[in-house]
Amino acid sequence: MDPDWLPYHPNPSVPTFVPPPGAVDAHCHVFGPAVQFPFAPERKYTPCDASKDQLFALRDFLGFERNVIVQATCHGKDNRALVDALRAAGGRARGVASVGPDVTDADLAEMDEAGVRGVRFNFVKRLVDATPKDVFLGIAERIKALGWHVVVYFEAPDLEDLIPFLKRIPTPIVVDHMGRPDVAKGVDHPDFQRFIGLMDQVETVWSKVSCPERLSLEGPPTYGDVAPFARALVDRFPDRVLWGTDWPHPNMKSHMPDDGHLVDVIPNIATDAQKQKALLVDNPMRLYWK
Ligand code: 0GY
Repeated sequence: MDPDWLPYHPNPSVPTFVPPPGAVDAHCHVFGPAVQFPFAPERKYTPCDASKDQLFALRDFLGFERNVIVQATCHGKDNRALVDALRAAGGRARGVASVGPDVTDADLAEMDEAGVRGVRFNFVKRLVDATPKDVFLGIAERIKALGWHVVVYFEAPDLEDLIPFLKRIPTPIVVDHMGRPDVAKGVDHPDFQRFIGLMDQVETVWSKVSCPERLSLEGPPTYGDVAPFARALVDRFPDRVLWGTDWPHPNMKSHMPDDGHLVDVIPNIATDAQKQKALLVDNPMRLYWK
């Protein structure tokens, strides 16, 4: 692994918040193990191993029932570790893959059978080399036929340029980590209001209200400066929000979050039982287990 790599928390605390029955961790990854599933040559980072068994143990420990596993960029477009984890999960995991234009219909059908329900388009420059938008749109047309959707990862300053492209995507769109707002600027800043405006305008756009640990300036354990952003989305779009741990937290440099603390953020962003059930159960089930 990279010399400055921070491995995931070895013994997270038991969360105080008890997730409702059937809760879904809708954003997490598996890394390797590299001896079985080597990392991609074009990767921008080399992580520690973080296996499906460790992920499933964390799921149980935190009181969750299901996972949505998102292909991490360190595995490029080689989705074997993801598919292996989905097959081992006994129906309790769904996946989001990364594919190129050369993916075959047979590949897509195999991934669909294993539990993949979406593809991720990544615009974060430190993670991937750029892909032409027409290539992404071609992929989106193909996966639409399978009933899949598109997950997009970008940073707030890039949203304005991306909006025309996003409006051409013919499937539901899930935005990672609230479009990565700069929390120092506040909820009312035009960058975050632009994201809210997009969700207002385009009713097929969803948001993960995840990753306070990446966005926070205040830091653990409560990540209180991120909560107003997540709460704003949960309150306005209760049926189009998802939550995830982001375990094993790739590329964290400031600190490694305690996953129990991340779960304890939930009641501060979804402030009653109805919103918590929508966020953790009903919404992810509608999108991934329909
Ligand atoms: C995340 C965030 C990051 C990494 C990846 O696929 C990835 O490598 O998504 C990041 O470095 O911000 O959502 O896991």
